[in-house]
Amino acid sequence: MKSLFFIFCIYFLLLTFQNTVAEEQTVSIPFGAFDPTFDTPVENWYEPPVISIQKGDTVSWINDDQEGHTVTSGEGPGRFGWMGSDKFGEPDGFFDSGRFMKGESWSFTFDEAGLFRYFCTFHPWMEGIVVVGESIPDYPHDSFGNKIEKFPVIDYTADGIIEIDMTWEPNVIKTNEKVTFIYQTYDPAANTNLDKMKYELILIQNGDEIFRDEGLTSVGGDYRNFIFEFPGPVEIRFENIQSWGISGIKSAARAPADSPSLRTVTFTTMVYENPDIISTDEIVVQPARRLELQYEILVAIIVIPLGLAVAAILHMKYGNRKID
Ligand SMILES: [Cu+2]
Repeated sequence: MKSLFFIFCIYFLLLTFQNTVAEEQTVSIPFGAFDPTFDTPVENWYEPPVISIQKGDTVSWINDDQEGHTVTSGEGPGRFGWMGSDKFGEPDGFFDSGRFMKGESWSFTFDEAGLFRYFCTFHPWMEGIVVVGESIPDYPHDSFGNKIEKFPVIDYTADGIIEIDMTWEPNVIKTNEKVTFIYQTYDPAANTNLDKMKYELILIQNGDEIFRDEGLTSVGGDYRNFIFEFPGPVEIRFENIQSWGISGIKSAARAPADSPSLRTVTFTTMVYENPDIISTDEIVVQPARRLELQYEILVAIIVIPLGLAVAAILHMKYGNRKID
């Protein structure tokens, strides 16, 4: 009995594992889809009407209606477009199920990324969309496709004076999901943290500057949170880097650069379409909260109560004696 249970567990583990590798998604053609006046609660003829998948995934359409339907790629005439005309949509030939009946299903595997519209050739009010995103690797890589073996990624300014150690979390970035860029700055000559390093952080995606913020490191580092709206390669670039240093650091890093281009450090990675979240209202930026601020909060919650406690103890110990 024990071994049977064991085999059962392995079986379920395998099932779970398979689900994470290749997904099969289903779209229902709900009862009543044949009737354009049928008043379904959501007025969807394919349910869900928009499905978001990854490259390589398979979608199965199940006919839960009482009549035959098709799943045909191309531009349908729209829910009201077909009325009063004989326009029945224009198939583009990418996929076509042909007619399949009540209780039957039809599947298609999408090996190309993109947005695919489809409709039913018999009932042109029936329309749906499949959004196919690039398959997401389970490892981080730069925008040239080179795997990032280890975090932090380390790079230097062209003049070799400043080192930036960069990490982002999560390591594989998806749209509509918060990513935190965490960076530490060093003076490689002195082998010390660079405190109070002034810089500008710029995010460039698909050739457009999508974010720019000035910063000043404290405690040798800083961070920014960001939510990407679109997929695509991204540059995380530091410009106009200048360290004022703290007493004790004697380095050329304290001086402004002769040429601003000498003080630029660029990291790159890829942002992927998030198949789990299609859109969110919270699109951009939660920046500029510094480690400094956290440090001050730490002071407020530890040092101040500690001071009060000491004062209270001293008061109890010595303050009462005066009454005696
Ligand atoms: Cu139909």
